[in-house]
Amino acid sequence: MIHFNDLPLETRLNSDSEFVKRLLSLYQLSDTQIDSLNSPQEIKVDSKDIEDIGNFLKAADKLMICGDYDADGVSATSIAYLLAQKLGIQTIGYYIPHRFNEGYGVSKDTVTLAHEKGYTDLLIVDTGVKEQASIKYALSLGMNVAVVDHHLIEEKLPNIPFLHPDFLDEYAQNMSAAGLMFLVAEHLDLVDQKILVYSAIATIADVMPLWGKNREIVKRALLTLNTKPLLNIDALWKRYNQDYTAQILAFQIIPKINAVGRMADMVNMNTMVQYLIADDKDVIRQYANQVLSVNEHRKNVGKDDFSKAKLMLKEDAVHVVNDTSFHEGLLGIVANQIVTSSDKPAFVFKELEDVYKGSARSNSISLHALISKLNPDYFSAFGGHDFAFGLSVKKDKFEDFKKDVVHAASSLEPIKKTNQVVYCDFEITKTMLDDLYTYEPFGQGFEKPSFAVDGFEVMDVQKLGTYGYKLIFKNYWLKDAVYFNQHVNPNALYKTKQIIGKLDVHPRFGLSFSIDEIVV
Ligand SMILES: [Mn+2]
Repeated sequence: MIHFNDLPLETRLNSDSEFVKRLLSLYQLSDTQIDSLNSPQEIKVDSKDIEDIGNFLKAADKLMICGDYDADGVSATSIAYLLAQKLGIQTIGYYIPHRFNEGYGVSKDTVTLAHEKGYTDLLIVDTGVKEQASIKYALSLGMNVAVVDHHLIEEKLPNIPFLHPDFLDEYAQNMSAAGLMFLVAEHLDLVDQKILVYSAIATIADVMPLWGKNREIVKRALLTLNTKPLLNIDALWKRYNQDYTAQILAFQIIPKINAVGRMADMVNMNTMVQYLIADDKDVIRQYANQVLSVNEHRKNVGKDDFSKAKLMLKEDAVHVVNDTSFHEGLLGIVANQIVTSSDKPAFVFKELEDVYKGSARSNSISLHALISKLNPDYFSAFGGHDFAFGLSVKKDKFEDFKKDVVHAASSLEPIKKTNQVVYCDFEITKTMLDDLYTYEPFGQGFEKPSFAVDGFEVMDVQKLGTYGYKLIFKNYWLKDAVYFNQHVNPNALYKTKQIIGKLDVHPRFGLSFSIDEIVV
């Protein structure tokens, strides 16, 4: 924890606020980052690859777009569809695979079906770098193929139009697939509100760092969402005059889009593309209501699965739980809930016919490092990064896996959290926060600062449904603070000495403090 007064002034920043200048010194920003905060710019990215995809679309006759079932995948698919429409392509189809039955990628069956239906051009988005077989097959059928993807390149693709951020300049690094489609839209001069907003949603959903072109896209998208209605997104949350922020997209919009893909047993993710491209207000409202109810259902099923999982937790360094009744689309969400409530990495599996399908989450040790310590023969599939992993463990190796993973975890050091806490022994005002939040968007790579404050007396503790608790303070500059943690003893909360968390300004309710950690 750093004392506010010990922070140097970030003199490169054009701000009149000492509060902001000291706080942002915390991030040790590069000159380029400071420039993008001082004077945000719109910079068009040019490259031969972007041009190639533009030309592919312009030349397409009967276009089939193949995407993925997460928020980036449906956003990229929707943007491609909107562009094709604007270019006057007469026949446009799209296909999002079924999360459970088909899984990630483009199958040969999908290619066959598209070809049989007379599609001549195949655009693959948010997948493709691992689809050499399907691509070669489509080419052998005489189809034209192009790929827009941002996943790790393992093998060279055949010589086809191919857009990937690794081959773009510094400003366009780490972009989502929908972000790349935005570059194509910009190249074709066909950007509209939907295209801008969907690429921002995908950028946040895929946790891309909010610098460079990503920052520009998200900033521009928030501005348009806050000044002009977009029913396809507005219909998904109750605004109460609140402005859209990167956090609102992350917590209010994206989980609802993803819920449709997760609940693949009750709703087809292709309908989400249909929704995102729709213009008819009645159609949008009707479908939005269905999305909201799927999301409620998703929450209930997730709650049940989490309650079941909680009963299976042991004292090990890593939690490994498995049950045939877990919902296949919610394994990651349940793993995340276990991590939040226990502060230990969690693996959640569902036993399927041929494998144990699992999802892992961590907030301490690297799952990537953990998995690489294990015998690769345990897995029939795995992929992910430090804090989120998806994996399938072979049936006859599961018991060995469980033993090994617990053992391997105990020898790993936690990754240092980069988000430092700033201790403030003064009143933080609305003006200070307004000044700070002119530097939105905050998010991946530029997280909101965490504040530690104290010197209050807890007058009352109120229960917030099943979500957590609200602490009410006596004669303090903060009226109250919310703690979204239901696994604490409310009586102990009266003894709270210090709270650590994020501060926001709500247009109706004023300052709001969301607690991450309490000190008693
Ligand atoms: Mn993606």
